[in-house]
Amino acid sequence: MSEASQASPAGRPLVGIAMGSDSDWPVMEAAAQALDEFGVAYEVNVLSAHRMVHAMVEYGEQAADRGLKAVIAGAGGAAHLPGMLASVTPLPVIGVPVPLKYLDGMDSLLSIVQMPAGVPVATVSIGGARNAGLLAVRIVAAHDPELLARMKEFQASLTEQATEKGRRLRA
Ligand code: RP5
Repeated sequence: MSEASQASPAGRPLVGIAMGSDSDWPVMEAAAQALDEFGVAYEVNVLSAHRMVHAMVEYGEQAADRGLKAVIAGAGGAAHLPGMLASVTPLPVIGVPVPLKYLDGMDSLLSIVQMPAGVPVATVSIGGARNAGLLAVRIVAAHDPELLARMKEFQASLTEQATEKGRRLRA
């Protein structure tokens, strides 16, 4: 993955996936996979809150005008990217705490989840990029009945899978 923006084949990006470093991608690609499963177009950018501060602020300020509906931001350690983006965009920001070598991602989680009142970040679990992708799908689906129907089908499939596991256990 390069630092250049990569639009998905599905068309104009509706979701922005941002991360502090390309080293976050092995965790963050699960968000992209979830968006792919639902055919929601996205872009991917490396935007370090500390090393690329001006580019990061510019991205956040322009995100809504460029047609994005939600931003997924992942970072590890002193993970300021999701909160900084949330401070400059009116869009919903979903924060993904990326676990690094030390502290098991608790540092990332606390850096992202403890936002001051007025600057919300919807924080998923440590390494929970798939749920971040699914949450972004739900945000887009709120104004897209066809996508909402597909989310309902997906939820029904989860119910079916869980029920089947119970059946197998009792068999
Ligand atoms: C954070 O520092 C990034 O989000 C990444 O999780 C971590 C390490 O970055 P690199 O040193 O691998 O570029 O800002």
